[in-house]
Amino acid sequence: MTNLFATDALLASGWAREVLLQWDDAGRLTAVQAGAARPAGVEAAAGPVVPGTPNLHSHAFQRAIAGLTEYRGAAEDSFWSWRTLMYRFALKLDPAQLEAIAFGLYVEMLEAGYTSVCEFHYVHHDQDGRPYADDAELALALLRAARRAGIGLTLLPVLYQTSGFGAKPPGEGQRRFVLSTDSMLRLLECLQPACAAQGARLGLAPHSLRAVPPDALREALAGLTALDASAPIHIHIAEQTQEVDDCIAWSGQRPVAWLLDHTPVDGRWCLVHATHMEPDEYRRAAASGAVAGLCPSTEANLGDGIFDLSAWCAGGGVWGVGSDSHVCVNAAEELMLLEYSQRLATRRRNVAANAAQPQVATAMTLAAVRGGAQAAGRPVAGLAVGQQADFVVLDAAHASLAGLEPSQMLAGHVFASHRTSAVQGVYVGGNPRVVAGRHAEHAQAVAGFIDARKQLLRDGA
Ligand code: NGQ
Ligand code: ZN
Repeated sequence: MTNLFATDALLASGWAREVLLQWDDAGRLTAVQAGAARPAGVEAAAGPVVPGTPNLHSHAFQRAIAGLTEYRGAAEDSFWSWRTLMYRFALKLDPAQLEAIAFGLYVEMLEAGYTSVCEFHYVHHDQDGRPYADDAELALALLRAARRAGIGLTLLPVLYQTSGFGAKPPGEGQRRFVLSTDSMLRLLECLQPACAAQGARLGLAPHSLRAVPPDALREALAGLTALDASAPIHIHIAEQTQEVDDCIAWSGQRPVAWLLDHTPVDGRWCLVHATHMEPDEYRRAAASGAVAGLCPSTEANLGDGIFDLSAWCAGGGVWGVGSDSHVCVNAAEELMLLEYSQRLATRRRNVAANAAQPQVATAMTLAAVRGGAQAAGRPVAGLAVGQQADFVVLDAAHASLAGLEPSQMLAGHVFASHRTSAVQGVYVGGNPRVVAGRHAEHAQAVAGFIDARKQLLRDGA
């Protein structure tokens, strides 16, 4: 199939009627024609067609501990006590388990309306912290998982060198993550052809200012730019107040301010979380063109704090969403949680709507697709000629959607489908990956995931 007719479709300009979508063999849209007649033989979508959401932040392996850290361990559980448990688990993982977990996860993502994923990949070495015979062993497992699931991929190998500001040596629990800057640049060179072969984009993720000293950051960015001047760069930043305090103690500056003053931050960058910023940091970071990588369900789960979406958008900031630790794998639910965090903090409603788009679910979907595509560094910015044919057909028969206007259907999907899925079909590069709500390999993917988790738990994780 190389075309589809949508009675209603969400284009960058808003909802359109009678839209004929056509794409080429490479899966790129060649025509997006509103007000078209349906040509004979062209299939009609069973519900409104919306662009697929890029998932801009994922640590695939963490899917296997989602739900397993929800008990009180210390008197004061925190992000940091969660991290200790997560590290314990990360130390057990083998390549086959990582591939099975990632494959299961990517199938779940597709079924939940994500059509591509940015994988922030930092477990590089074996359980003892020794490099695998092939440095790319675990990265290649992720590439295979994405290819088998049929999800678009941006692979972001992570640079991780220190356990805290001021070049604190890495801890034992971080032994699988640590790479020298030279090893990282070699890894990128060796991954580039493998990524290109499956249409994946390769970028780089300095883990955080805590984990990468200034010299290494500078050298790694120079090396990446020499390899690919427009490659995406993602960094965790200002997620926890402890990190902000430590950064001030080290440099006299808050993390986002430090980054903006010491690094040429631009549209290649995705600032993951960026939860704790002062008004001036909101203004400057938004103006830099960087994407704010918001992960509402994980940020809530880990007790990070609340991003100020209004301040970001007032400065013209671009944003997208990620499922990060995968306590929630559902593009619509991330948007709902983001909007609800704003409502709770400001005691207002429809915070993410704007003058051009008063329908909040529509406005948020368009924003997350645009920002997600920018962060992914791939042509996945929605239903427009030249972009990939990555889209979702909503289930017009779902109880929350049936009989409504298309913008109301999307609102029903985002705010009122209460954890039942209103995703009917999902196309990636024009290929139907999800049909009638199911991926063709759903059963194998789930079974493989459960088996890998069972093995890991048996090993005492
Ligand atoms: C990560 N996750 O790299 O998986 C981090 C925790 C850290 C989130 N920040 C580790 N959500 O930040 O040191
Ligand atoms: Zn993360």
